[in-house]
Amino acid sequence: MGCSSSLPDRGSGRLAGPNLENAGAPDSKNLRVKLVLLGDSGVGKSCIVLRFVRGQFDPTSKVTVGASFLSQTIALQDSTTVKFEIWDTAGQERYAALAPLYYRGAAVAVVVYDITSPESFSKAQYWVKELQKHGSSDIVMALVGNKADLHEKREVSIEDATDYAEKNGMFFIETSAKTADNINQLFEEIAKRLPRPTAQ
Ligand SMILES: Nc1nc2c(ncn2[C@@H]2O[C@H](COP(=O)(O)OP(=O)(O)O)[C@@H](O)[C@H]2O)c(=O)[nH]1
Ligand SMILES: [Mg+2]
Repeated sequence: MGCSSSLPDRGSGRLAGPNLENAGAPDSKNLRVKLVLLGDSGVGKSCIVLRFVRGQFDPTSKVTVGASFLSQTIALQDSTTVKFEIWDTAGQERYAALAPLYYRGAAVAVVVYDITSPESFSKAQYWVKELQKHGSSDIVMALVGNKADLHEKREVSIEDATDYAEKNGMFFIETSAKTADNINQLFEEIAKRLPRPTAQ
């Protein structure tokens, strides 16, 4: 069961919102970045993508095959636009050997765990180490504690996650794909942290 972001118009970026499809060719004001999501199966990676790109939360299960690709553009206050090319796996996260193919060339890695699952927090730490060893040297990494709406069942504290993120130079945020809490903020904070190409 879970969200599927493998939908027919994937990658088209022609979804609601005033800031889409105005990015044009990438330059210092219009960035285009590859973003990958990593983390245990079931932590809500696909739901986060679906919530961000479509504003939906669809808990009904859909069988997906292969990685799906969606894009979404956001505008920052300084009039920069960032087009995220978002790669979501369809369960390949179970096969660690395939991961390098998936995160190769990624400018951003969003490492997700479920705040009710300490195992998923351990797995997130595994992915962070993997990215530190094999990812791009200037990759922007975010640590995301998802399912924040299930705070009554919380088993990973904000303190532990904040500590870990600080030690590893990551940005940390808790989200809920279900309620939409902090989903847009997650991507805005990532956008602000991207290295900017120097203007010509
Ligand atoms: N309560 C709650 N459930 C969520 C949230 N995000 C995802 N889920 C549920 O978690 C399950 C797995 O989600 P999915 O996005 O498929 O996880 P993935 O395997 O990491 O892509 C689904 O049953 C979702 O409905 C959330 O923020 N809150
Ligand atoms: Mg998924």
